[in-house]
Amino acid sequence: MSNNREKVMRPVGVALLIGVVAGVVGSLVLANGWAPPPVQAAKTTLRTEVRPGELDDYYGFFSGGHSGEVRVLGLPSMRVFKRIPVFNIDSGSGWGITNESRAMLGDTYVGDTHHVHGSYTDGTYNGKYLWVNDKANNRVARIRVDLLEVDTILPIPHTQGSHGIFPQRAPHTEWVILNSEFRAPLKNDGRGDPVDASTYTGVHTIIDAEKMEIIAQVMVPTNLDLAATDYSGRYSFATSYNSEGGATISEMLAKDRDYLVVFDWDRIKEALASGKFNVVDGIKMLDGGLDSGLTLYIPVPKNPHGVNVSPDGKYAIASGKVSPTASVISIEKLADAFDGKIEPKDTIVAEPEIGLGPLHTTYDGRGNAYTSLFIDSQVVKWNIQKAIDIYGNTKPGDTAVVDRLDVHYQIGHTMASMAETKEADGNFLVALNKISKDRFLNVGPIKPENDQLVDISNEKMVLVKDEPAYIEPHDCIIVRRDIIEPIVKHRPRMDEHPLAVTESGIERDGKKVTVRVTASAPVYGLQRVEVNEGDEVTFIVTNNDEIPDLAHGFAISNYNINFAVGPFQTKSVTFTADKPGMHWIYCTNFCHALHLEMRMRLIVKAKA
Ligand code: K7E
Ligand code: CUA
Ligand code: CA
Repeated sequence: MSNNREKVMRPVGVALLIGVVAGVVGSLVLANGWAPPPVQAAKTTLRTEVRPGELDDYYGFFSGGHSGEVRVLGLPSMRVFKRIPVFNIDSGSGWGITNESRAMLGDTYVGDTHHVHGSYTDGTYNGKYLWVNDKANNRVARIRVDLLEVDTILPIPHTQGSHGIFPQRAPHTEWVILNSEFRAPLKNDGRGDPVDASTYTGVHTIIDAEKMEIIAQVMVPTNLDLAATDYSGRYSFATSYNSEGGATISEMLAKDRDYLVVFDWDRIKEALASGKFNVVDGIKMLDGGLDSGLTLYIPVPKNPHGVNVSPDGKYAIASGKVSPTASVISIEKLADAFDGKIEPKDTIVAEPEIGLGPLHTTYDGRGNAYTSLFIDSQVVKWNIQKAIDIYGNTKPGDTAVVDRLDVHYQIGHTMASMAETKEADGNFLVALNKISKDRFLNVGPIKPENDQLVDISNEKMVLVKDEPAYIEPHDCIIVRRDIIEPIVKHRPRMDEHPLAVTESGIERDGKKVTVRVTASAPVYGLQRVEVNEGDEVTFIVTNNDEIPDLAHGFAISNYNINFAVGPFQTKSVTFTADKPGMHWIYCTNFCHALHLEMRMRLIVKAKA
């Protein structure tokens, strides 16, 4: 099996790297005539099947990549339960169509979600919020776990390529930090010399987790890719692959080493308290340069990618990407490095060789790290203490590597259950593979990714199942069901929405018409609404059905309006009645034996 794969994938990976170096991106050519390997017989001691009537053991929160959404899965079944629209328009729920969602989205309705992380208390999830980045349009969205819906979208000025995001882990989440992967002009107004990349800046944004406001931005000369926070509430980390400050791919690959940048929150708080900042566009901007004292620039091999902190809180591990290594940084040593007692590089306590194309690392809570290898298409399991023990004194045959698992193919992130908490349980791991080649029925040019479930509860990793994933999840977190399940409600309080409708009716104020409608199976609170062509019409719809799981829809024929309203929820929409005629408004969500009769007429009288 691995022989077969090696022939195909090794050369592809190496070709890709060479292609990248040569500036020929996208030379990912897969050989023809290749036969899929036999399915590995799963020998697993965990429950991996969820039969009808049974519930999953974990919630999985997956980013949706450039679909702009977030998905909720169950593990181990890997079933997708819900797609939470975030930065996209969603015809199913009406996200991007209703006034409530448009107040957050505006007219910007594409996004690129890479990383979902939850709110913490004392190093583990508290089930209150999730945050997700929008790399495309530089926003951060917060999702309420009790409804699993977005409640705030915050635009992040001064940044491009808003990428790595991570909440504070202890004592609880007050800050959320966000990295700008692309250096860009701070005042990006097209004035001055926007071509001169030496004027660009990288930004580490600090967000108030509750208020969803920007507390400050730390400016750095380099770019900032992935993000992590420590388990004490003192540090955040960012990998930087463009310490060169380059604007082209060859410039970004010029140096042999780049950085893991560490931000010292104690020093940042001090600088904020003592007024050591400039205010730009109303935002406190701190200097985080090499001599600022707020930051530490640890040299790590060329163009690193992920950074992940081990669940014991001891190590931040940067994955090498271009280098076949991972760099293990001792968090304990950081204070001395900040105080100048040791060199930044002396915080590195191991740099094991693990394979080609290391991207992201996850943990089992038993001292092992699992790193995704993009080029090798593998997950490699390695022992952190062993890597430290042999560092600088590696004898022939010494290796920290414990096991390797072939995955299908070109793995990006990998994440183990509860691995981003101090309660990492070492049960399951998900490999989020970019390419599903030959694992699923062919569906045309754009194929699903392949999210593979792996049992890591024993010494050897066991592949349990393949799950096709629609465009294009990057990352996920896997959270024990007992943390999330008690939080998620069947419905909000009805009065949570200030416009909740208790009595249906029509109100006119000049050309503005407000229509309040209740929805209760199988009737709307009104049967007919008459307006004049050119009126600005607002419909406010409240679902006042007491029954959990009974959503109603609200589609206005020919008006490009369609949304769903869950129990006790209220949604509204405003539009100009520019199409005269009779237009049926109907319920789109099958709610009752008389669902088809659940409709009302919108009469738009012609001007003349
Ligand atoms: Cu590696 Cu955006 Cu997390 Cu993609 S990033 S894989
Ligand atoms: Cu209400 Cu169908
Ligand atoms: Ca570089």
